[in-house]
Amino acid sequence: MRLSLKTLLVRAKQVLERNDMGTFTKPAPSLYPHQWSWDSAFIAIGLASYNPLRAAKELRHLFGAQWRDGRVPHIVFSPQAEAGSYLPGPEWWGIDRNRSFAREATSGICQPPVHALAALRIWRAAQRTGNEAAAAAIRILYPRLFAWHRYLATCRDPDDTGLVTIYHPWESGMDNSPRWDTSLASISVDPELPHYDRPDLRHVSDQEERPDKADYDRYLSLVRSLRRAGYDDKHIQSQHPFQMQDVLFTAVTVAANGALAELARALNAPDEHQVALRQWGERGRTGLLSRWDPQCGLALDQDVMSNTPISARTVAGFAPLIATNMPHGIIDAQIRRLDSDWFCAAPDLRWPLPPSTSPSESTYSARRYWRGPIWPVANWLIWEGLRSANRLQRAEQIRQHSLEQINAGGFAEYFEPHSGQPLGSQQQSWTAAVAIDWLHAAFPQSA
Ligand code: 2M8
Repeated sequence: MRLSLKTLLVRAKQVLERNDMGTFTKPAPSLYPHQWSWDSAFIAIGLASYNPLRAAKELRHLFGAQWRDGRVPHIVFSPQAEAGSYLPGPEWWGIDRNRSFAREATSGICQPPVHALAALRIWRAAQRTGNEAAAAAIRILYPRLFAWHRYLATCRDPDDTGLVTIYHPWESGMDNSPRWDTSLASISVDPELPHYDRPDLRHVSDQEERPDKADYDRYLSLVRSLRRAGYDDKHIQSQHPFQMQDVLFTAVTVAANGALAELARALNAPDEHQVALRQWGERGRTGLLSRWDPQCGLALDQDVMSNTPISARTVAGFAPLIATNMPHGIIDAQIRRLDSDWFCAAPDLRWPLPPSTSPSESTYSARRYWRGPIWPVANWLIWEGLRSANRLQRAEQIRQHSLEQINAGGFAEYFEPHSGQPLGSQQQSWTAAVAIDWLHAAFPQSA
């Protein structure tokens, strides 16, 4: 039975409440028991519309674990989580606590910087409602956000290409995407990799929904390589086997630089901050243009190790649309590609929404994680891109179809594109959060 949109909104908020750990929100009840970086940013976007102070608290906890060099770790481990409930735990990362401001242990890699988009929404909500405490929290957070963006613009782009280099598929957020297949295949498994058990496989109904063992052997080997390099960017860049210029990470960074520049203006931040944020944004756009493939109508990642482009057709290819302020011709070409039979018009889709990997790819797998299923957060990024390019009608279709999918299948982590079956973890926080943001437009006054 379909819920009314008002009831769906109430249910979405209940998911966030259920996963609320007080100072942060778990991405899901059991599969992900700690704080994840970009999940928390999406969660804060959802919370901003009805509880900006709690939204600010979500970011405050994450940035409380920021490293001294500015990087924001992709996981802040929760002491409340059951030991061994997530792999790899802190013992795999072995981070020296002096590197970060955190009391908790952290991982040593990052995720796309959605945070400034969330901070700007919280700020606006605080201004609208006269919420002084939330506004003050954003004022305190701002220097941390700036340091995070500076880290990405410098340490992760040593040659000033405008593209962010990632060191692990987990940094992309699209862990087992076919984008990484060629590079991962060339990586040898660490011969000293200890035996490990996969708690994630206990939390999904079917192992086919998660990455396979060959992927995990390599993910963990890469963690050991980063640890050996002491998480030092220069050292990593001189010898670590996985280095990718990631177009989606770059696009989020460009959009986030724009949001942070707006926040910097509102907060009267130093002029040089505003200049730097604008420059980083422009450089990012130039970087994305250099990765534009007009034949495909998509932007392609670049493998730094082999100096070759990655041709896999995935939602990450919509990076120019997500980045904001790109040339009209490119936006038009992206929308044509979005609506082609590679994505939204692929045969037999339950809803015309973009599968994470194009069904026309030989690597497409309708049920496996980032290799085919539809992810509401990816739709949200595309929706935001369409809105900022003033393609409001197309944006509205994405919003409505995404809400129909969630209404039929619940707040799942991802969905099978043809049947609409909910997959992965159920009660996934970021799915609820983007649904709240989408629904809030219809019921702005509901608290
Ligand atoms: C997934 O990634 C984690 C590793 O970071 C995992 O599979 O264990 C990805 O979907 C990632 O994008 C997301 O942030 C995380 C938590 O939802 O889960």
